Amino acid sequence: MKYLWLLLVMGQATVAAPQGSGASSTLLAQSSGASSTLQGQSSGASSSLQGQCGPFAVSSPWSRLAPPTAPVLAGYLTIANQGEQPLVLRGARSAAFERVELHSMSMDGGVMRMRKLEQLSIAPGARLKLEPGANHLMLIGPKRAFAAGDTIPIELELCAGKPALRVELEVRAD
Ligand SMILES: [Cu+2]
Repeated sequence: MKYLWLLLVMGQATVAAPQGSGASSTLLAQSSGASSTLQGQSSGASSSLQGQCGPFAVSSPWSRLAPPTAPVLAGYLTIANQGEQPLVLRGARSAAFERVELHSMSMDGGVMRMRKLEQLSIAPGARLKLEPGANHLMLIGPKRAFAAGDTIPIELELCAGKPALRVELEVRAD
């Protein structure tokens, strides 16, 4: 039953995918502003992350509104690697969920399949997009229900040996 629900969630997600090209131009426009939305971490974080990790910018963090009883939600965001070293997203967690996994999604003979990923690498100058119909954060076992306009706190493991990066996903109905 759980799996069926996952497919439904992902099915809805795919419908929204055609925004693709439009979305990337939005992200370009947002990238500089986006770092400032990472409360208190923008310039300070970038400078302290030099060397091993960074600089980078996280933009458009959101989650699709789901029924209150949904066993999983999906989280989306974009990470732009603005540095000269590869950046690796090693995992994520949230105080509001039992666990968070990195997932890929692909079509296999007309069936959508999700697969757990151990990590995702972002080449220098590249952008990792977690978006509907593609790689995403799987938010498993919500500890409360979320309404449109709520935010979901997430911590991303982006830099080995550094504190996790805090991001808030905005819950949206679209
Ligand atoms: Cu998933």
